Amino acid sequence: MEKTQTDPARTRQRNDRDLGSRGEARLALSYLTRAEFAVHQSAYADRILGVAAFGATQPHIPVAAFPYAWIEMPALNDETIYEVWTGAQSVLREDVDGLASACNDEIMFGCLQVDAGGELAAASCAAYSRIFDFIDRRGYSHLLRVWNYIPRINAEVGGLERYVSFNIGRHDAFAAKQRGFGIDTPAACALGSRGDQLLIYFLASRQAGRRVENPRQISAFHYPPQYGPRSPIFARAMLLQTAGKPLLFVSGTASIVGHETQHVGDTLAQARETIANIQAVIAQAQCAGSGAISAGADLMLKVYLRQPRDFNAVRHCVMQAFGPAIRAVYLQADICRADLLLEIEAVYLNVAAALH
Ligand code: 3EB
Repeated sequence: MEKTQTDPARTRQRNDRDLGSRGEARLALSYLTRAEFAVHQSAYADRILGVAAFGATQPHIPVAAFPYAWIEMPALNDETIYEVWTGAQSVLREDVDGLASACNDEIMFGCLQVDAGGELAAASCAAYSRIFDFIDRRGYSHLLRVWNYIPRINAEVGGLERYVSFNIGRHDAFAAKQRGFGIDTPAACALGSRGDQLLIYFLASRQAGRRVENPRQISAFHYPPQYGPRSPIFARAMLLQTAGKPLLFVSGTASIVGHETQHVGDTLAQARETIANIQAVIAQAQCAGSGAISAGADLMLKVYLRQPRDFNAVRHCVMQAFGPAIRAVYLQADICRADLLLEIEAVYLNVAAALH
């Protein structure tokens, strides 16, 4: 069944090249338009770890062997946004029963889709169990960052919101492997998508990352039971020390202080609270005391808005906080709590990490 598409010996012979501007030595993230993606694809074909395309209509599927997912989710500042993860070396690709993956010496990107029309707890448990088996067998056993896209995330089925059912299945899969609950807990996000497939993509690594929590928020795996019988399993951020510069994956972040939603009904106040949370998480990962982030060039944001009409106001707020040059993409998505109007995730490159 398992088929390798690239010969590892040949892969290793290739020399690393500098990725250029936004490059980080081992892993680079780009948010690209379709035209930019076409250029990137021809320049870095054998180094692309994975691509997630966000748009309301199915984009042109590139002729490529890399793991590729279309997330049915309207993009607000372009027709389609291509989120591209590129490594410094040629990658080794593998596709096993719909779990597509690519890896280099350090990092694995993977994605899979499972039917989510029926029992979502069972679907999420099965999906996570497959991911754990897959990364463990290949030695990339540390889950760093997971993106969860869930159809009808706020819909109620049998008295349970589907996000709550998703959490039950995810929790069960982590528990079965003695993972999570603060140990080896990945950064994550969970958003509503259209269509009917649960879509998960992830980054995993050979070396453990370092978990970072937010002093303004209760850790999600300690949320009280009012949010569901099983807590969400994710860390507020995950720091990866690579041979190059460090990378901080900041989880989807919302207007939550402690465990409670703040500013119900007020998008701009939620945006400000969310930004304060992101800054607190980054400060936590940095040298004690260096809380302010002005280096917009090192921060990349993905902003999810429940209501498209909030786009301009939130964009203005984000530019005020991080500077007009901030790189941010905007998507329209349902957020996992019905009272949340937005969520923002971030990747912070070159964070001056001071975690011992
Ligand atoms: C929160 O802080 C908002 O279930 O994986 C953010 C990031 C949220 C990840 C997840 C949920 C998740 O609880 C929601």
